Amino acid sequence: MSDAPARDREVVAGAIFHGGRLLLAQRTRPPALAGRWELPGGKVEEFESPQSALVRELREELAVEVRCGARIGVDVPLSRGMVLRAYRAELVSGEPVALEHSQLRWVDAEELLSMDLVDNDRAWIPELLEELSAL
Ligand code: 523
Repeated sequence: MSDAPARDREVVAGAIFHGGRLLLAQRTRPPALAGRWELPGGKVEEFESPQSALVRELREELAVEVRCGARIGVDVPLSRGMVLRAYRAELVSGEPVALEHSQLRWVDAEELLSMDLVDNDRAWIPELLEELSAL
C-alpha cells in the first residue's frame, strides 16, 4: 500500500432521528475507539459523493436504506487532511441492526449526554441536542 496522503478525503456520519431519539452505534475497532459510541458512517470512496457514501455505509453497517439529508454540525478535522462531516439521514426502509458495531442504542437528549461518545463526535452535541429537544 502506498502512503500517499489522503488529502481532502471525507468521512461521513449519519444522524438518524426517529421517534424523538437519535441512533448511536458502539465501535468495535480500532482498540482505542472500541466500546465508544458514534454516529455510524465511514470513508467516502474515490469518485463517490458524500451522500452516496452515507447511503452505502449505513446499508453495509445497519442494513437500512436511508435518504441523505442536510449537513449537521461543524467539520471535524481528522489526521492526514481528512475531514469528518455529519449529515441527517432519514430512514426509508428497514430496522437498524448492528452488522459492524457491537450494539446500537436509540438515545434521548439526556442519554446522549451520558454516553461515552468518540471525541470527534462530541463536536456535534449542541446541534444533536437541539434537534432532540425540538422533537
Ligand atoms: N470516525 C469518527 N466518528 C464517526 C465516524 C463514522 C468515523 O471519529 N462517527 C473516524 C474514525 C476513523 C475514521 O473516522 O478514524 C474512519 O472511520 P471508519 O473507520 O468508521 O471508516 P471506514 O470503516 O470506512 O474505514 P476502513 O477502516 O478504512 O474501512
